[in-house]
Amino acid sequence: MPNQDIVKWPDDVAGRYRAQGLWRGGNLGDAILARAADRPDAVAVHDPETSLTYGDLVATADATAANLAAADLRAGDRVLVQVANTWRFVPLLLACLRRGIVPVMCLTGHRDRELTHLAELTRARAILVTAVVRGTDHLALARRVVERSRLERAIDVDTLVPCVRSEGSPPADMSAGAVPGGEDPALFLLSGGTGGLPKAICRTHDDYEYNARTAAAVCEFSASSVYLAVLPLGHNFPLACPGILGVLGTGGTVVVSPSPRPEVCFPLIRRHRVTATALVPTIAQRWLDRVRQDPASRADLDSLRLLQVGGSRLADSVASRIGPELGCALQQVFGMAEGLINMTRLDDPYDVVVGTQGRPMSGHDEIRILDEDGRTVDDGSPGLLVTRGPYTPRGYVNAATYNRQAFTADGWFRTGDVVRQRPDGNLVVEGRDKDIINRGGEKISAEDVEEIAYRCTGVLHAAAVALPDDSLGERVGLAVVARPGQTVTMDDIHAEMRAAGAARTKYPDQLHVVDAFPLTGVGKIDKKTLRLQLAPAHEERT
Ligand code: J2J
Repeated sequence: MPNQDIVKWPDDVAGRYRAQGLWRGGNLGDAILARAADRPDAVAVHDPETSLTYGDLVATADATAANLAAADLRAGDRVLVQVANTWRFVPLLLACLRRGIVPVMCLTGHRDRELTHLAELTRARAILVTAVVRGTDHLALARRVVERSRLERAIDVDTLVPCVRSEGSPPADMSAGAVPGGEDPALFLLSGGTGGLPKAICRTHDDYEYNARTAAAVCEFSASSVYLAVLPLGHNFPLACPGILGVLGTGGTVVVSPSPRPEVCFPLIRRHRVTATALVPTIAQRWLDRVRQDPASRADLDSLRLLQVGGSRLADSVASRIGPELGCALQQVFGMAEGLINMTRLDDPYDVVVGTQGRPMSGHDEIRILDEDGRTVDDGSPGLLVTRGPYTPRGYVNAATYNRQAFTADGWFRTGDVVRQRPDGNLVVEGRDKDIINRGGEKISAEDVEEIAYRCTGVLHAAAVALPDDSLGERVGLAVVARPGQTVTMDDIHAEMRAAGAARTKYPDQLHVVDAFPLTGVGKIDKKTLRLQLAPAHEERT
């Protein structure tokens, strides 16, 4: 039986979401095809090299679908997708959605270790890559992974996705054959959560369509919206919050930026009259710095109305600079690939936009804030956020054991985030109770860093912790206790990281060799105290 590794919503809950009209039973690509039928000549996608009308997008997706079929990829197959931020991502996604081929959204930073793991975890058949990204030969990497895993082939997306012009003719028919939809898997997102290597989250056509549509409504997207996709395109934020799917679903235009640097993004914003974009705080800070250094560059941002910022905690002091210095409205977004998206609203008062991470985007989201014994905390007190809802799946893919920890018996997802709720309903993220490092918005599992560190012969004990970093928010700190008579250096650790084929972001930024670790009452490493010992000058936040 295919898809046995996926946890579905209980039948009664799914029935309710359908009856309420939240889940519509269609294909996630339907809205894009409908917009293409209405206005085939409107521009759907720009990147620095190419522009596609809606007609071109559909024609290109059609040709891509034919190439996928020629590569023997069929409905229900899963494929790892590791592509750069270029226009090709968009028709590739549409082709996969229409054909029921399920893309697993890998990051370009992933290397042998992560990709091999994801291939096995998701039982993928192929890996689709941009051949070279920032000097790394991804085709060679993909071929290596094919040799060492169940993957059957590596495919270069430059040949898979040809640019096809529709030349004014009605878009080719992407509806031919059996089109999947409803509760069928649409795509797999990755969680950077706890517990070692990444986990996969299955998002269905129904739930993800609801996600994109709801986010687009909250952000008031329309056919005149122009969205700049800056963050890696396979991440939930630029993909569907509202992102690419939200803006194309409303007939607007997506502009794909190959880089988050202001030198690249500002001219794109000016050229295409971009109205909205989404950034992590680190990048927002870089854009602010750019405007401070070169005040004339602010004119590039004239058309920008909305700047969404999320992925890690935005300091209030930075939040308050965005409106006055960049000349656009700020929206804070506290979201997760597992589902729940919180947003401040466009008409919220200043103190909400600057001082909170917003509230659930849907009235159908359920949230609770619990103490360590699972009881609801007093109003306004910080606690652990749990959630359920029409776009928050009930389990990770192929992770039955882990799911028992990550979800309560009645289906609430334990986010691991510590929040408090203000009387106006908005959430403030106070910290977290999960063993990750949030490095500039990229989540790194401490456990995975430790596992590799333990392979170093000189390491007796290892603990990875988040240390404060002025530009990234957090960086990867590694504390080790050396074996008697042995030394451990950063070079030793990095050599182990390389040998393990780990993503570069996991390499510790800072190494501390200590005599012993502080322990909790039950004898576990006390990471809270350890962090304070390693970074005593900084105030503890998480
Ligand atoms: C503090 N922590 C935050 C915020 C996420 C939109 C925006 C972000 C993500 C995302 C996303 C935070 N303040 N504003 O998918 O669609 C931390 C929390 C959360 C975890 C999820 C989207 N916004 N976080 O960041 O799956 O710890 O999704 O649980 O990558 O990031 O990470 P991720």
